[in-house]
Amino acid sequence: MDDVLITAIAGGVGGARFLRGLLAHLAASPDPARRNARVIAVVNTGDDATMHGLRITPDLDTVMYTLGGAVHEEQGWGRRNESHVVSSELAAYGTGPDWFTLGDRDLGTHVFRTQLLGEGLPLSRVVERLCERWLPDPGEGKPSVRLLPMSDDDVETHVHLADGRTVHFQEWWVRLRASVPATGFRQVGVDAAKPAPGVLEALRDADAVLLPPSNPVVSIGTVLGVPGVREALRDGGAPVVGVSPILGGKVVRGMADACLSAIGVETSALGVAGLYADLLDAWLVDDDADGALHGTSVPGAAPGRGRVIARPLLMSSPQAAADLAGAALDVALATGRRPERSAA
Ligand code: FO1
Repeated sequence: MDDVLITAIAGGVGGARFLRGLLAHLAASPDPARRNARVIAVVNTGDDATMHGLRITPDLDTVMYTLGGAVHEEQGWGRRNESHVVSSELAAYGTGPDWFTLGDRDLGTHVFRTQLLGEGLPLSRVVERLCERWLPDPGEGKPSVRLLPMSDDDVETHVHLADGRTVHFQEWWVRLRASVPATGFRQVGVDAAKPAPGVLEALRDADAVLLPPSNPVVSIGTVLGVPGVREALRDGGAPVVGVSPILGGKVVRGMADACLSAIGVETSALGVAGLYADLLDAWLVDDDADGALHGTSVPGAAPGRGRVIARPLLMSSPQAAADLAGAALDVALATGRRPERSAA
């Protein structure tokens, strides 16, 4: 078999840990086609924000730091061994926001990113430049990974709140900790956004497209909202396998439940699967918490597609994450590519 191309759509922490597991699985595989695999992660940029004049891309950075071995492991985002001299100086000047922690090492990334954007580089080129440090080409016989922002165009998720306000996603997520119920989300700029160079090809040409257990509304949902992305998955030839972020009706991490209630979707493995019903060849649910669903189909999926498969989903250790990613990949590769639907 030729070397495998795997494309994943990722948000922040859940996507990053799944991808780290995927790379560990591939690196340890006895199959040379997997050991030489190319992984492309198409990453959500709807969480991006400008603070202190700096452009900040939390999900891209979370994935980059996690795969580069630099992430603050307990926190899940930001750098380990971090210090906060600059933010305390900013606080002394009374300039905010004081609810969003920016460490000194992390600020270095934001300064360099903002500099390159100011020089006119599109975000995708900037990400490539940043990743030269964290994700260098591993060479023959090892899996490689490339990060692509979903778009070079700015997209920002805004949250409509039950009290009538509309705030940036980070303000709702970090400052308010989703304590004020949301009534809806608006991805400002998404309708006019173009997929970044390479995104549609990565989705169409993949041997496997994986949807990690990222937030289905504000992470994967935002990427799918970029014009052309959903269509590339629905009509292209790549098998699509998703992993439920909900186990036994509960979120494992983050506040996806608050996002799901805002859009009127039940917090359950099948509730989330319904958001991808037109795309999924298979949907992994937790064998312990949702094992009874094994062998059923995702409601709304086309006949013969959307098979529900139970596997251990908890990424409680790096090995568990590698096993989960390997299981999702096994299902996708066993499904194989399907005939592409020609554009009407
Ligand atoms: N998350 C927090 O809960 N508190 C923070 O102060 C915070 C700062 C931060 C800085 C840089 C960065 O890349 C991420 C940061 N995050 C923080 C995480 C992040 O904002 C969210 O978890 C994601 O946007 C949701 O995927």
